[in-house]
Amino acid sequence: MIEKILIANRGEIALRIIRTCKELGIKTVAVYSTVDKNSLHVKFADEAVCIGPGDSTNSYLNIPRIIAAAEITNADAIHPGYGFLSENAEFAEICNDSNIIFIGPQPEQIRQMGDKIIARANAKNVGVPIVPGCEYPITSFEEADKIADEIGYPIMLKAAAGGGGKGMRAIREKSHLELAFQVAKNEAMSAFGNDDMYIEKLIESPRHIEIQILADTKGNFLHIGERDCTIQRRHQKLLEETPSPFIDDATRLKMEEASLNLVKALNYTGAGTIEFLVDKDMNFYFMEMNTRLQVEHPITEAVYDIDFIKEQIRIANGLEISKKDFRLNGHSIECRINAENPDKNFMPSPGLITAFNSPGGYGIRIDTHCYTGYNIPSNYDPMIAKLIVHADTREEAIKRMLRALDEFVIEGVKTTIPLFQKILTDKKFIEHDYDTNYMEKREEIEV
Ligand code: MV4
Repeated sequence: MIEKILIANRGEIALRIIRTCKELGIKTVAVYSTVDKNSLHVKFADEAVCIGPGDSTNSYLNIPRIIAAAEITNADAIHPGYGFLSENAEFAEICNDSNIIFIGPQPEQIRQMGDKIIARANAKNVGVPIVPGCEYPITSFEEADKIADEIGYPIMLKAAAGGGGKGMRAIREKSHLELAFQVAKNEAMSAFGNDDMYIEKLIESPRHIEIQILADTKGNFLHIGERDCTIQRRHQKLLEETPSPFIDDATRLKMEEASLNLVKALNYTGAGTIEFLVDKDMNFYFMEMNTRLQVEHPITEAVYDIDFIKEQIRIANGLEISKKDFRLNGHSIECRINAENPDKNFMPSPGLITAFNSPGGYGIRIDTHCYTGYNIPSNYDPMIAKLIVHADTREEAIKRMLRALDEFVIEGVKTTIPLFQKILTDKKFIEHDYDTNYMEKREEIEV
């Protein structure tokens, strides 16, 4: 059984993992960069190893240093969290080769789903609806031109190694394709070292709705609800909620069944999320599969009463998922609070937090690594806290979130708290009359 886990991450997710490990009696090893030496995950872990300077390439993304930290502390397993190396198949392989349990799926499953063309083929093979498009890499503009004509404009040009919006372009006119194809191909090569491109029919005004999956090594495959992540800005999720206020039960069942079929065909193990595009007529299309725990997992934990870190450790220990049926109870919303200035085009606002007072009370959860006196470094992503509320209904959850945001005191840096107070009182949000262009449309109004 796993007795000591190294957390190959930082910030709130490192703290999140340490908390569950403590409750399970599992020792923890934190790794940290020099700029994170005063971070809470370092203070709360049983052991801590400095693995390098602030820049991630020489710390949180540095595989040899992380493996070395695991070896000198005799960690049995590594939890990658999300981001960083969490979907790096090579890292998972090196962990296995080093006789260190990687808490996540098998390397091959990470690799398969990391290539968006292979992921689409896997989805299509088991009958999961995919966006009409090509199912192999496009090698030349001439080929792209022919395929785009067959699919019909508007189209979406995507990088096979992309994801999360990177390496993607919407093209509405044939005359724009040649330049866009070359530029996107070059961007993909420099960003991912892989310039395989593919084309899909553009889905207008989609919603982003994802299905949570949990599978163990004993043949149990569960779907555990959906999350509506449609409120995003430049492909960064801002606010997530469950259940989705948009899809009906019939669509929900079909999305859950499609997701289970896919993970069963892959013989997937661990936590995973299948992301779908959903159009205004509630047609859903496979978009991507994430082979890791998501940032927004706490809203699912709230309504299904589940601890995903505990389940992931059970699965890594070769045990069954703790329950066979998790039942939905209520509604949950998460706001990702960033140290950014919404009045200055979301410019990052790192620096010293001079006052930090979290909201509390029934149905409130705060996942944060920040505290009064903490200095937010400029090296990493600006998320400083996740505020999660749980209530019986969506209306009550919105009220509770507004009350919590009102209580939340963070001084010394600018935050996106005011943005959420505007969104949660916006008629369009309350009536769930929005799509992934919601923030773009808001910013047009606010100019
Ligand atoms: C699309 C799309 C429309 N049509 N694919 C964005 C990131 C990546 N997950 C895929 N994304 C999209 N793919 C087709 N064929 C629109 C988006 C998209 C989007 C999707 C989900 C959430 C936010 C988004 C913001 C812009 C574009």
